[in-house]
Amino acid sequence: MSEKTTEVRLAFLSALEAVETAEDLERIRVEYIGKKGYVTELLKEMKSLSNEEKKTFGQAVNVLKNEVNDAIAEKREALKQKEIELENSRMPEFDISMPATLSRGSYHPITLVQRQCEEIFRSMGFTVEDYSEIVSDYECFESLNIPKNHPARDMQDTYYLDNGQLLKTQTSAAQNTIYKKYRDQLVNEGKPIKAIFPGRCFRNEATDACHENTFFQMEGVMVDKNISISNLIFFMKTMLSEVFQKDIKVRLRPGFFPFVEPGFELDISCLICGGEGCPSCKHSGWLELCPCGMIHPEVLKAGGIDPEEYTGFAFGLGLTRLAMMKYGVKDIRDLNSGSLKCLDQFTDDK
Ligand code: FA5
Repeated sequence: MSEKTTEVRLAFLSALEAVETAEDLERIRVEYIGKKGYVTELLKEMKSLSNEEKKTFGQAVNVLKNEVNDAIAEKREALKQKEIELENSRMPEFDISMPATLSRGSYHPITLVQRQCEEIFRSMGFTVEDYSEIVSDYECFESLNIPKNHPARDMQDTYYLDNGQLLKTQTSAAQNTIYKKYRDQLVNEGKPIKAIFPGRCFRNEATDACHENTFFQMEGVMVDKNISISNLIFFMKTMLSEVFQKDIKVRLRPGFFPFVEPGFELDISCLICGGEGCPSCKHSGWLELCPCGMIHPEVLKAGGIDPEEYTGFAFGLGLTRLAMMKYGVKDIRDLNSGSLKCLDQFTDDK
């Protein structure tokens, strides 16, 4: 019987030597140690042997089976290695010291206009604050004098998380935290609160040429003794003339926001159509850019500030719309499109 195992072993070794591919190897594996393979068949012959012969023959077949298994595993590894080498030899050689031919990219137009605004306000003594995109109902609405069921909430539907938090609809959501952060300095050291907080906002609403469901705003607040509407107008005018570096036609009209009293809408004459009317300005010739107003006493109170002693203004600049006007982007959706062809033309800083 030992001749039989030797015969199968020799046949296997020569078949293995001829193997060139993983498919060949699999075929040989099935042929020898598969259910009906040569090695498996040898075991079936044990029936006709004496007990003594069964023992030695069984051991010899098991040794052969292990040998076949190991040889197949080794061959599989060798084939894999060969494939990797072949793949590497096909790769074009490259020189890592060569300069990159791709462009280095560019800043997004909203980033550019945001940085410009930050610089302008910093130079006028404002701090620049960072704030979360996920906020509580209190931050986004209640602390801003918009209790539950207030109709003003209808204007700002948003995306809610299972835990009751929400994606902020307006940068005003940071106001309460900012007042609490700086009120001690205001009261004890007489330092006015002057802060801006740019950020991404979200609204569950249909998009068009001047509305996106994800857009940027930049909030600004100033609180001190004797702050009046003229302070507000001064800062708005300075910001716009610095951003556009030319005279821009603006109009101020009454606007309602529960967190300011009085409240205003600050519109600019559409720079896409020169005020003629186009889809970017909903054919009105004007673009709502920066609502603002005097901070409502209830909002100051919620921030721990005595409205009898202090007054302040707040504004909510539409940064995405500002970028549209500054760079002549006709459709706001282009700014979120991710299209480099569209976006990388606004900066020289590549
Ligand atoms: C507000 O969000 C108020 N929080 C602004 C404010 C702050 C008023 C402080 C008073 C005091 P409004 O919903 O109008 O207001 O949005 C402000 C600006 O954000 C708009 O003028 C516009 O420029 C921009 N904006 C609003 N919704 C969108 C939108 N869907 N897509 C692009 N820009 C938008």
